[in-house]
Amino acid sequence: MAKSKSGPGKLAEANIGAEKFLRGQGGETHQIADGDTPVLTTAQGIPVADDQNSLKIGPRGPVLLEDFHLREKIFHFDHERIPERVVHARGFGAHGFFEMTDTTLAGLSTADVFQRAGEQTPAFVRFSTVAGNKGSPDVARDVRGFAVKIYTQQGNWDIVGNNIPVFFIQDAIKFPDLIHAAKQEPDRGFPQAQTAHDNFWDFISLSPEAMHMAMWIMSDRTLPRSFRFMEGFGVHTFRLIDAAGKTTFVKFHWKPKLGLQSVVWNEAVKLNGADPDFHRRDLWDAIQAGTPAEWEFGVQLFDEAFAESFDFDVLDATKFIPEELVPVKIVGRLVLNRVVDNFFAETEQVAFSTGNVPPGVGFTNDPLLQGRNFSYLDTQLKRLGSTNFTHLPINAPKCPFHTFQQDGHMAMINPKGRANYEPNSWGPEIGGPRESPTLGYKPAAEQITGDKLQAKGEKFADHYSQARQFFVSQTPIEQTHIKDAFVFELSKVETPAIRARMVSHLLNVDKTLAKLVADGLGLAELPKPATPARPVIKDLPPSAALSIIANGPKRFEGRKLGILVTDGVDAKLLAALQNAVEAAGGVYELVGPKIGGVTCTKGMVLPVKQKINGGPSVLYDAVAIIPSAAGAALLANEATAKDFVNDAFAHAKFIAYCADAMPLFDKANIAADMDAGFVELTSPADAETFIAACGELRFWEREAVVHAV
Ligand code: HDD
Repeated sequence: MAKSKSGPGKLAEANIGAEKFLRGQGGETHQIADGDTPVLTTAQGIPVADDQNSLKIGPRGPVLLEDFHLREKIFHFDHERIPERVVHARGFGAHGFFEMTDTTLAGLSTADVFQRAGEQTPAFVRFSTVAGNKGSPDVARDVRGFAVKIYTQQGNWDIVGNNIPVFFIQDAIKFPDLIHAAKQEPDRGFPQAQTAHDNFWDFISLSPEAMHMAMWIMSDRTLPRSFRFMEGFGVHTFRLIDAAGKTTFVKFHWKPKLGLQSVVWNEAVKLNGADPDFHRRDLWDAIQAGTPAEWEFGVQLFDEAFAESFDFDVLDATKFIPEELVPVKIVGRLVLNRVVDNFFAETEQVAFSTGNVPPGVGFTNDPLLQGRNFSYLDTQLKRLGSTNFTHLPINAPKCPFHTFQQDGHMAMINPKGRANYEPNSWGPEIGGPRESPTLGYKPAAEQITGDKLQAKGEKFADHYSQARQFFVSQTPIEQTHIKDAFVFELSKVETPAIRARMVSHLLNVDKTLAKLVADGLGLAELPKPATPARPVIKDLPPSAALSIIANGPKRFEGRKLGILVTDGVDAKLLAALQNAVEAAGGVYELVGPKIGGVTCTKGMVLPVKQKINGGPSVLYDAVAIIPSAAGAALLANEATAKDFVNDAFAHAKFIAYCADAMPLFDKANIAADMDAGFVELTSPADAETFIAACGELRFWEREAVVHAV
């Protein structure tokens, strides 16, 4: 029996290291080994002789209660689940670091993390959908959570944001109603992970403050291609606080290095069937392949004078500040380069709170933010079961910390010595920590007087102006997607009055949009516009930063090519495609008739990643279809191969093909010379031309051809 010791004081990391299977009392780790193989034990450390059979009287006799291993094993299994998050239940996390690339913020905030450029501070990010339950698909139409925990030297700083800079509601008191309405309806328990149902649109149509967010959620922002291709926002206005106590207002931004990208709706619907884990797999694969995901960290900084002059209230989370008005200054970066060791320990148990801010960062009186600061701590107790959830390694600060908190369920960090209160007179050695007026957290000083009442700031009442500004900032393709999304969602609403009520709001946003949605719904007559509480500002200038398509990265980096191959595939052509996609920073997967692989013209067997019925074209950003003539004849009779071509076409993807692919195209009813989104590979040299074209990501002109209603 081998025994190893990690020594005392290592308890905090004891349950994250996969190689440390057992923990003994006092923080020691023991490994009982039979040769090189560790011996299975109970949680009490008793070695197990038989893990296949419970203890019985005779081989066919009754099971004995005496079997402590059986009892403990089933007991533990029965309690494996903890309550899932009420919102943002489905999530995926990764580790990395946060780094300032610039010291602009050093003069504006005392936060230690802002003081030095080039220093890496550990970070953990959890992405999520909002409405879906834990087992729901990744590519649901939904807002994405973008929660960042930065383990600074002054404690944990959580920026608990979304991939959309505005929110549905203005006051936290409405949050339970919003979420109840969005999630499955209480009587039937469905639909899950979708807002296309009566309760949701009933609530939204009765909440004009949600109109701006309604435009964002019906846009492609809620169908991100992956976490790596979406922005993140702190949403609220926060404060930076300098050494003299002076504050600067700030909005936090994350901008993806690989640019923004979304999928189209029909693709999302099919993706959720083909790979319900599409987003998490993408991030996992990218990090495991050694290509970290990266975002720029940007800030919009402004003062009281700007806040006063702005058309909207900076305390209203349903409004954003256009980048054209207050530019986003890039001051840092966030890199995710390490997957979790254990999903439950890290991604499931990570606990964020807007209330976690280091000295130098402060709150504003945004009523949504104030309510959030209360809600998160409360939620952690419910989910993690103990006030000691900060003892879990994923939640524990990585800087020294000293509190007089003690006891409670599962207390793992237990102070030694006599002093568990202060002030005390035990002296510095055993008296424990002391408050520090110089180093400690100080909120921004703010004088507040007023009547006690339930009300909102006057400018909160403008509900349509920025909704309109968002819409007019979109390209025509994106405007059509918004229209189509409204028509789709409201067509799932069974109550005609709710559909009409939504159109009455859209009339205040954009008349053409409202009319097109009404037409798409087959509304017999246009309703009267809803009465706005404040006049709609119709001439807010379009903001170029709001369009995904207009800000495309124009490169294929980080994207994936699906290559459909068969026996007899041209080895040179395939190699040229592989080289071109890799040179562009992309990746590829081979899709073929059998998982065992295909034999190429050089006689080698090439493994394929997907069998054709498990590798539909929705999994890829672009496709190349290069079967041999015999292979194409075979695929022409395979429905999933025809779908591969048809879907790539319908989803406006760039399609490369060789002449031998024609029988498959013919059977799929696709003419390869239909538009400039097709690239024929007549020789290996054409591969580069094709991958260069793929930099546009989609051949959007085709959309008008594939949608008649
Ligand atoms: Fe929230 C989770 C983001 C409003 C109450 N929220 C949660 C998560 C994100 C957000 C990203 C998941 C964190 C994780 O990955 O563990 N929430 C937002 C944003 C909001 C917002 C951007 C508006 C600007 N949230 C909001 C309000 C309340 C909550 C107004 C309640 C008053 N949110 C919660 C929660 C959750 C949560 C119930 C569920 C699980 C958790 O906190 O840890 O407390």
